[in-house]
Amino acid sequence: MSLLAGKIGLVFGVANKRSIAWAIAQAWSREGATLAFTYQGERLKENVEELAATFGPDTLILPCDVTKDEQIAAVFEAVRAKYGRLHLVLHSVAFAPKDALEGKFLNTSREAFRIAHDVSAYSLVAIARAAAPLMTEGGSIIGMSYYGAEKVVPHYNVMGVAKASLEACTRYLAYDLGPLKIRVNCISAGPVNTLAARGISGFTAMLKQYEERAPLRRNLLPEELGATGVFLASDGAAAITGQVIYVDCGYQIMGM
Ligand code: 0WE
Repeated sequence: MSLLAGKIGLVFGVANKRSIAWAIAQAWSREGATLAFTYQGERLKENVEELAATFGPDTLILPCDVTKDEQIAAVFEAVRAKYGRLHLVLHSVAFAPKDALEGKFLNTSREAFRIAHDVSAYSLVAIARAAAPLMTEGGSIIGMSYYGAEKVVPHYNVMGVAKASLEACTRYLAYDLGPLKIRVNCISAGPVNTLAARGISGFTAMLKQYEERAPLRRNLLPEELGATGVFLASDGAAAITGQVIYVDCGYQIMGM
C-alpha cells in the first residue's frame, strides 16, 4: 500500500471512465499519488472534469492537443507552478484517421501517416522533453502500445507502424533520460473495450479470439493495467527502463 505516496503524476489520455488512462490513474491515486490530467478538446472537457473531481476539487485539469507545442508547454508550466516537480507521466494517446484503419495499409496517405505518427509517437518525445526538467527526483514515464507494433494485425495498419515508432522512441528516450534517473517504458495491452476501440469492425471477434488463444484463456481487466502502471511507476521497477511489458494474458508468446 501507498507505493506512490508523495509522487506527483500527470495523465494524458482520459476520455471517459472506460479509458485505459483512467484505470491507471485510479490505481496511481489509490497508491497515494497526486494527479493532474489533460483532456483533448472541449468535447472531452466535461468528462475529464467529472472524473478528475473524484480526486478532490483542486485537481489540476488542463487542455492539451499533443500536436501543439504551446499547449504541451502550458501544461508543464501549470504543473511547475502548482507542484514545482513531477514524478510520473502516463501517455495514453493515439490517433489515426478512421479511413487509414480500414482497407489496405498499402493505401495509407502521406497525411494519415503524418497524423498517426505525430499524435501517437512524436508526442511522447515532446512530453518527455518537457517533463524531464521537472523530474528532479527521478521519474517514470509510461506509454501504451499494442501487439500490432510487432506483428501484422489486419486493419491496425498505420497505427501498428506508429506504435512500432512509439516503442523505439521509448528505448531512445530511456537511453537519454537514464542518467537523470528517469525511466521510460511501454505497456503493451491486449484489446480493451474503450472509446478508441468502439466502431472498429471486428473488435468483438478480436476479444473472443484472445479468450480462445491466450494462455490465460481470458481478456485482461482494466484494473490489471492499473496494477502494472503502479508497478512501473514504483521503486519495484527501479531497474526497468526502455521495456515493453505485455499485459495481454500471454497472447504475445503464442506462435499459433
Ligand atoms: O491503438 C488502438 C486504437 C487507437 C485508435 C483508434 C481509433 C478509432 C477512431 C487510433 N485512431 C483511431 N481513429 C479513429 O478515428 N488499439 C490498440 C485498439 C485497436 O484499434 C484497432 C484494432 C485494435 C485492437 C484497429 C484495427 C484493428 C485492431
